[in-house]
Amino acid sequence: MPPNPSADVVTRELRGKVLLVTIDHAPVNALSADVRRGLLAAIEAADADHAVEAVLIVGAGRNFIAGADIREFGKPPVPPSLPDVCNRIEACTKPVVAAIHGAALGGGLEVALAAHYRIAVDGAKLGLPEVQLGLLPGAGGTQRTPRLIGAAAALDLILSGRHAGAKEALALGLVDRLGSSGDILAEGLAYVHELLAAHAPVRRARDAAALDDGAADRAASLAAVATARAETAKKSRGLFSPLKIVEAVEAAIEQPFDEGLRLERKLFLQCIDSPQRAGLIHAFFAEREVLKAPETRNAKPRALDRIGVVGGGTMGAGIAVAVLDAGLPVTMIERDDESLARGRAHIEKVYDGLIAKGRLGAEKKADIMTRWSGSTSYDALADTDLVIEAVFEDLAVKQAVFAELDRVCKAGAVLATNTSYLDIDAIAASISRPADVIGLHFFSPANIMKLLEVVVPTQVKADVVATAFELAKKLRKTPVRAGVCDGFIGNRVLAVYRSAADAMMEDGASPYQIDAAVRAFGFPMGPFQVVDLAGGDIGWATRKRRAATRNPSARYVQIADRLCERGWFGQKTGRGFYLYPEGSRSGAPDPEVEAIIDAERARAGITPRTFTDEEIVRRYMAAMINEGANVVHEGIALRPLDVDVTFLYGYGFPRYRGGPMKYADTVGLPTILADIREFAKEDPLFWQASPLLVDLVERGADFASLNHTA
Ligand code: 3H9
Repeated sequence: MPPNPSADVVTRELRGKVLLVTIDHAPVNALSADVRRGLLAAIEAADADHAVEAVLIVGAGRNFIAGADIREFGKPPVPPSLPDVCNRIEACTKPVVAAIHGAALGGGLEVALAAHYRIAVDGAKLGLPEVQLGLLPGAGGTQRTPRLIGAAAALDLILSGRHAGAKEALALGLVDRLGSSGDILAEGLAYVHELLAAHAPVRRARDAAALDDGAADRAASLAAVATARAETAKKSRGLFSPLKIVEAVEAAIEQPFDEGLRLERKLFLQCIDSPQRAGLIHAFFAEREVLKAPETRNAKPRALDRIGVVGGGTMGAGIAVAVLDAGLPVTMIERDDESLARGRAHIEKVYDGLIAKGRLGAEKKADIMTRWSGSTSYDALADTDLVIEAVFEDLAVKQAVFAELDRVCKAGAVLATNTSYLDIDAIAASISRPADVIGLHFFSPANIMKLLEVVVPTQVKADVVATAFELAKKLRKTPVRAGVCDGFIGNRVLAVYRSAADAMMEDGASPYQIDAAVRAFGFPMGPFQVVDLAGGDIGWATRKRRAATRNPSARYVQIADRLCERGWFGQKTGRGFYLYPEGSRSGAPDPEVEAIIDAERARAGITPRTFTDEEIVRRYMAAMINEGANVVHEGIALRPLDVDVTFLYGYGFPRYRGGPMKYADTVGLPTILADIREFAKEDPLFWQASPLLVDLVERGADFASLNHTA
C-alpha cells in the first residue's frame, strides 16, 4: 500500500460507540492537505461503520486547530478543500462533536462549527482572525457563525478577528457546553456519551435559527450589516477584506445557505489573490522569524528578576513603565532628588492617564508603584540583573554612566544602552566588561511602541543577546536584531528617505502634498507630520552635530533649519511644518511655511516643478528600499524581513504591504532599480544603487530569497 501521510496526522480510534478522531499535526494542528484528507476519511469511515454512533474530534498538544495552513496560501490548491471537508463533517449522519482546548481559530473554528455539538474548556481561544491575514473565513464561517450567534455578534467577531474565551463562547452560542476540567479528552467523551444517552439528533449550523425569518429579526440583522458596513468603510482605510466580510455576512441573511457559501468562496478567492493577503501573511511569519536570532538558539538567557533604568526623562520613564507593566521591579537612577521626583512623576502620569480613561483602578496603580524604587546613588543597582541607560544622547555622558555601572553592578549583569545612533562598540570598549554591553533601542513612547532594536556590538557574549530577546518577550515587544552603525536599522533608513522627502520639498512638492501622498500609501502620518510630533529640535540638534562631518558635496536642504531658527519645533510649540491652533494635534497648512520654502528654493536657485503623488511615493519608497538593501548588504540586518519588521513595528509602515522589502518584491526589483538609476541623473551622489539590489536584479532574484532562517 502507498504510504498514507494523513494517517499520521489524523488518527482514528474506536472508543466503544464513539469514533475518536485526533488531529496531531505539530506545532499547532494547522489544516494542511494531509489533515484535510484525514478528516474527510474519518467522517467517511464513521458514516460507513455501523459500530460508530458518534464522532468526537479533538486536537493533540496545546490546541484544537489553529486554522488553515497559512503556508499553503498562494500555492496551487490541493484537494480536498476545507469548505468541502466542513460540508462533509456537517453532512455526517451521526452526531459529530468538537471538543475544544487552546486555539480554535479560523478554519479550526469552522471545523468546529461544522460539527453538530461543541464543548470547550478553560483556556480555549475561539476566533475567526482571517481578517488579520487579509482574508475572510472561507470554510463556511461567514455563513454558519451568523446562523448560530446572530449577525451583529458574528460581524463583531469576524471583523475584529479577536479571540473569545470559553465562557464568552458559551454566552454567545458558539459552543454548547463548558467542560469543568482541563482534560479535554475526558470532557469530550463524557459529553458525547451524554448526547448519545439522550438520543441527541444530528444538528446542523446551516439550519440554526439565529437568523430567523421573522421580519423583526431580519430587520435587526440587516441593520447590523448596515452599521458594520458604514463603520468598516470609515475605519479600515485601504483594507480589502473587511468590506468583503460584510458582504458575505449579508448573504447569510438574505440568501439560502448554499448560495451564501458560494458567495463566500468567491470573495475568499478574491482575498487570496490580493497583494494585501501576501503582505499580511509575510508580516505574520516575519514577526515570528525575527525571534530566531542565532544567539537565541545557541545560548541561554541570564536571569531577569530585577531591572534598573538610568534616567527618568521621557525615554527612561517609558522604559520603566514597560518593565513595570511586565510585572518586574524597577530601580530608577537620577542625578538628584528633583530629577528623580520628575522621573517618578512621568511614570505616574502614564498610569493616571489610564485611571482617567477608566482603564486602571487607583489600587492597581498603587500596587504597580510598589515595584518602583528610585535612588540618586548608582549603588542601588548592585543587585540588578539588567540595567538600561537612557540618559542624554552624548557619547561622553553615556560613557560616564557606564563607568559607574562597571563600578557598582554585580558580575554578570547585562549593561544596556538605549542610544539611538551612538557607537555602542565605543561604549563597550570604555569599561572593563565589554562582553556584557548591548544596545536596547526602544521607540517613543517606550511603553506603547512594540519595536525593540537589539543592537549587537562586536564583543558581546551570545547569552547577553539571548537575554535581550528574553526581555523583549517579557515586555511583549517585538525584537529585531541589528548591528552597530549610525542609526542601526530604522533610523539609518529613516535618515535617507527623509532626505529624499526634503529634496522633493525643495524641488517643488509642498510638505502637505508629500504627507498626503505618504498617508495615501498607508502610513498613518507623513514625514513632516512625524517631525512635528517628535519635535523639530531633535533632528536639528543632530544635524548641527553632524555638520562638520557631512559630505560637502551632498545636497543639504535647509528648510527645516529655517523653521527651527524661528522656534517652530512642531506640536509642542504650536507650529512647525503645520499650524496647531490652541493645542490642537491635527495641524493645518501654514502659508508662512510655504513662503519660507519658496524663499529657500530661490536661495538654492531651484525652479520649482510639480510632482504627482505617485512620483512622490516612488522616490520615497526607492530611497527607503535602497537603504534597506544596504543595511542587509552590510549585515546590519540579518535578512530583508528584519528590515520589514522594523518598519512595521517602529515606523508605521502599512502592515498590509508587508514592509518595505516585501513591497519592493511586489513592485519588482528591476522597477525599483530603474527608478533609482533614473533619479540618479539628477543627484548621483544621493541615488547610488545598493550593491545588493544590483546583484539581486542581475540574478533575477528577490529579497524573499534572502529570508532564510538566520
Ligand atoms: C484560515 O483559517 C482560512 C480559513 O478560514 C479558510 C480556508 C479555506 N498555519 O504563533 P506561534 C506556526 S486562515 C501554518 O509561535 P503560539 C507558526 O508560524 C488561518 N503555520 O505559537 C510557528 O511556526 P515556527 C487562521 C502556523 O503558541 C508555530 O506555528 N488562523 C499557523 O504563540 C507556532 O506558532 C490564524 O490566523 C497556521 N495557521 O500561538 C491563527 N499558525 O515555529 C494563526 C501558527 O516555524 N496562529 N503556525 O515559527 C496563531 O494565532 C498562533 O500561532 C496560535 C499559537 C495562537 C495558534
